[in-house]
Amino acid sequence: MPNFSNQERPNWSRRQLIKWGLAGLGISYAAVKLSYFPATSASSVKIPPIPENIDNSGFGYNPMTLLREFDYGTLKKENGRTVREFNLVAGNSTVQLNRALTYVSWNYNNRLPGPTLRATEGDRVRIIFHNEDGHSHSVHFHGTHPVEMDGIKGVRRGKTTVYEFDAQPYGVHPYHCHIAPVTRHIGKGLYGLFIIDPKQGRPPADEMVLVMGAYDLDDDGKNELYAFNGIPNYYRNYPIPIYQNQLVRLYLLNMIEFDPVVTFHIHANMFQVLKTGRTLKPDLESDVISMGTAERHILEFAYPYSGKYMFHPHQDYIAEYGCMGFFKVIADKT
Ligand SMILES: [Cu+2]
Repeated sequence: MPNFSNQERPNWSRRQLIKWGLAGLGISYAAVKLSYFPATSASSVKIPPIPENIDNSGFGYNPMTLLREFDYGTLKKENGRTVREFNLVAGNSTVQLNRALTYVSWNYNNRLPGPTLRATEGDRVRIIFHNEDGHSHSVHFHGTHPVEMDGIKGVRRGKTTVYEFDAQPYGVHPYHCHIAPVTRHIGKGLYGLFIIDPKQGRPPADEMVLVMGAYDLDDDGKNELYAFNGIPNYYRNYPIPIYQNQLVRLYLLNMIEFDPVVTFHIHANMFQVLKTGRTLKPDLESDVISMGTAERHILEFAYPYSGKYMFHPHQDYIAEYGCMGFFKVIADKT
């Protein structure tokens, strides 16, 4: 079984962080971090309790806990190297997209997105992929790997294949089925995130994953519904609790087919953007960012005031058709 515990993660002290920030990141990032975000030690990152009265029946998974779930795989030592072994199963499940509409999703491990796989740069990763769905599927990873591991060959129902490669480069990479028509296979839900942490880690934060997806319900090449993490309007109905003044690190992926570009916007605050997760210091600051299909970034922010704040693409029809959520900022715990 995948192990969701946080294995082999660096345990940052505030002193280490400041030293690292000044020595490793340059003055500008240190200044940004120290002025925008309170310094936080790993042990002091607090995750707000899961709100009560959430009804997840009809989804087959829990989008509120999935937000902060990271699959570090089963850790093995082979010939002196760290190997992380992951299990992905393609299948189909029925999800209730709104009160009137149920939908047969194709997905990995009965959830949308699939498990957020996580490794450290240089680890060997082994993904054991089994297909239980009636259609052929695959897992194609972004990142760098040999052609044999590129996941463009279909795996038939009942069959298993193994993808194995070195985790590189560090950053945020999508994975998805690559069987034609790919728009349909992705649109129905066969996608997820693969996070490769830099060896030195990143500063402690409340980390979470949002994947923007869309549903072409009538196969006309246009999307009728949109969602964060699979369920339209889920985080509008159930705002994501975060703590005031605590750094949030958001791993954000756009897997919306048919709409070439979408944006992502947060209300009443600015975020730092670490493009493709390929940097250790922010590339820019904004409150809206444009993303093509399969583009992904790390966004970092902390809310200085408590309250309920919207986040959504700034193409407002996409927001109004399901890609809408709130952060519920809980007053400072100190
Ligand atoms: Cu597929």
